[in-house]
Amino acid sequence: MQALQSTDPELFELIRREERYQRDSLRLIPSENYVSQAVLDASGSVLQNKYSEGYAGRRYYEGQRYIDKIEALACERAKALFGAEHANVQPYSGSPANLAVYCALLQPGDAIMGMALPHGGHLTHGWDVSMTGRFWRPVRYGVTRETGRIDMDEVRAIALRERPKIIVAGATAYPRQFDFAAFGAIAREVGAHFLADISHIAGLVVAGAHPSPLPHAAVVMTTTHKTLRGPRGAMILCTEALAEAIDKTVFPGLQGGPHNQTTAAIAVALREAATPEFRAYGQQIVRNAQALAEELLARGFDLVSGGTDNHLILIDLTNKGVIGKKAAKALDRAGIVCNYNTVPFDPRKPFSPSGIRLGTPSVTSRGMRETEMRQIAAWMDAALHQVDDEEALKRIAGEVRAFCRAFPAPGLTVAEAAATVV
Ligand code: DSN
Repeated sequence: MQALQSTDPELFELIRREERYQRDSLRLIPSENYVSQAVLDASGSVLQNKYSEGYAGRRYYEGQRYIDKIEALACERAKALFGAEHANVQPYSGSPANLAVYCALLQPGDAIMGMALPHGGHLTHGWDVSMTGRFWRPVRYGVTRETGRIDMDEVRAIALRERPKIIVAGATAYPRQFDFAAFGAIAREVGAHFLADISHIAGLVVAGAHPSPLPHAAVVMTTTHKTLRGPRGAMILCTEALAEAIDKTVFPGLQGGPHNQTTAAIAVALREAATPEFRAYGQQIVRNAQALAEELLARGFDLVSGGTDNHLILIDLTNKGVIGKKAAKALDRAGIVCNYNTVPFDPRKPFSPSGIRLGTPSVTSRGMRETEMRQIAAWMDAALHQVDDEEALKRIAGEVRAFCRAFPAPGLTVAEAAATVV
């Protein structure tokens, strides 16, 4: 980044510090990852310079001879990888992609049935602070208090009563698998569209570590930067029957020109995801999450639903006597990055909830395995018993830093000699 260094040393230094921070900490936010250098190369390429409103072969701009090929490649790879009839890779991210699906398939005021945010759902699944909960009528399902899992009989009863026009299966904080076949059957029974939002688990689906929503869902949305390990973006996969409505809604309905550098980086990530190495990676993410969960359980942590089937763990810290926000901040000072999170039936407010959320995609990208997960649990346990002891947190951060050096992260180039932890 020599050009950046000479043009804008201040900004250069901030990026360098962020890079060192990503190198020297254990990143356990389940929606984050490390992309490959190849994905970074495509993201930072001259494709940034182009405007390309329209779709491959049908643009409103000349000069698209290479852009058309790049977008077609991304679409073909997406279709092949997920077994979809049609792919749109232009949505800027997950929230606009979900909005596009609703605008394409619903009328204003129709009902969207999604998982409640405090139970693990996403804002854009019809939560009331999101426009998706204002322009459409929200209908919610959640998990049961006893099991922390979705009860499909309850989902069916709600759907029969409320008659939603779309049912969304997907989450940001649900540690168990979705029964996509059952969601599909319920949607068919009540005459609703079925949208599977697999943003968190797309990489697991590709790796065969989570069942695929295809062919149960006519529309599948995923962001591309979580377990799929691509750039920040999104795509919508759907049947041929819905393709025209989806495409027209993304452009010109909601967006202008696609971000071609992101499209290219998505294509690269999809190529990487089609390899046996990625399959092994996806399987290891789940094994790592389960090893981390087992060790945390052994240390007396209360895990929502008692464990995990995927990449994610949700801890209710009530029995540890520390609130989620304080815990997440202390862990960050100890070199372990996670986020505070509501737990189902949380008596506390979302900005200071009872839990924290962890995930294993990033640490698995560094080559860490089950043994390392047990060590991470030990550091977490130690840090959470000493949230006010700055010396103890600093000591753990030093150990974490030394440990991380043995597991180089993809895409990070910062020189070892320049190591200064911030
Ligand atoms: N905010 C993302 C997450 O962290 O899960 C989902 O959009």
